[in-house]
Amino acid sequence: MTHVLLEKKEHIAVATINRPKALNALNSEVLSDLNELVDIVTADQDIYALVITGSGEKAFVAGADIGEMSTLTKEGGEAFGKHGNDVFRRIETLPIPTIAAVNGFALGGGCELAMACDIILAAGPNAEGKGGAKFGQPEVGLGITPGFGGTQRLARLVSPGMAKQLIYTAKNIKADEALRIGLVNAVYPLEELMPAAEKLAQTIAKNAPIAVRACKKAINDGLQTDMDQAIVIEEKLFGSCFETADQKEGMGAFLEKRKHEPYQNK
Ligand code: DAK
Repeated sequence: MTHVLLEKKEHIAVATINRPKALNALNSEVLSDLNELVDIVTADQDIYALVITGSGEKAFVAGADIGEMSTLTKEGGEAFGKHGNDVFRRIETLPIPTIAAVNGFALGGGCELAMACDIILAAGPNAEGKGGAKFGQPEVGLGITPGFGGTQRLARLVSPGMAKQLIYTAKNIKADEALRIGLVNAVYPLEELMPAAEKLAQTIAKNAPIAVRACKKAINDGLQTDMDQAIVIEEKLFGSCFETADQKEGMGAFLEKRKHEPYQNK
């Protein structure tokens, strides 16, 4: 991968989008790297949670690459949109939990990438009120629609009215406003953002990995259907946990009044 750095720490992985000269903007190469990241993380059974962030202090991802998009034809635009959408959908449906640690601008495709993750943590401005995460879908100001799922995921994450306001106005919001509308889970000073994201990932990674993955699948799949079917999805995933060694150890440890052994992902 040329533009994505990957670091493994115990059972978590930290991926850093690293194209700082263009504020980590998503060109075709970065999208291909993200696709490769999904392949690597999916193949490595030892990774229980993934954190995605941007390099530098200024940007998480400042959007899809405007230079690359500027000359696209209708067909080229559809192909570029499909490339991004396919990658983001693969990130969204990664079996393991994902955390976006948004360190700066998350505009357009950057906001969409963060929303493809399960949890978004954001950096607040510094003591002078500068920097920090900024979220927005500026596309209509460029003559296009959001193209990597923004119209769909934002409307599901915050209220449809708030999503429409953000998308129609193309205005950015800061971390505190993103927190208020429920787009992000928590806000930290920039220097505390990555430690907090990694701590959260490690906390998740200490729980039974198969059960955590089943929870993610139950929530994601259940949200796409009605409650009667959603409950059946939960029942099946709940049942599947009873075939795991980690369930035996977790419940056995409770009944024997001892701390469970580290979970084995089995
Ligand atoms: N693409 C390419 N380069 C970018 C970029 C971007 N999105 N954002 C920043 N850069 C580059 C700048 O061109 C500049 O490069 P040099 O001039 O130094 O070579 C460098 O990064 C530093 O940027 P600035 O000099 O502009 O830095 P400032 O601090 O002054 O401003 C900024 C920071 C984030 C406010 C500003 O860079 C900015 O407004 N950037 C553009 C943000 C934006 O509009 N992003 C949304 C892109 S649209 C679709 C598929 C996909 C999409 C839509 C449809 N379909 C197929 C339907 C997705 C759309 C988007 O994401």
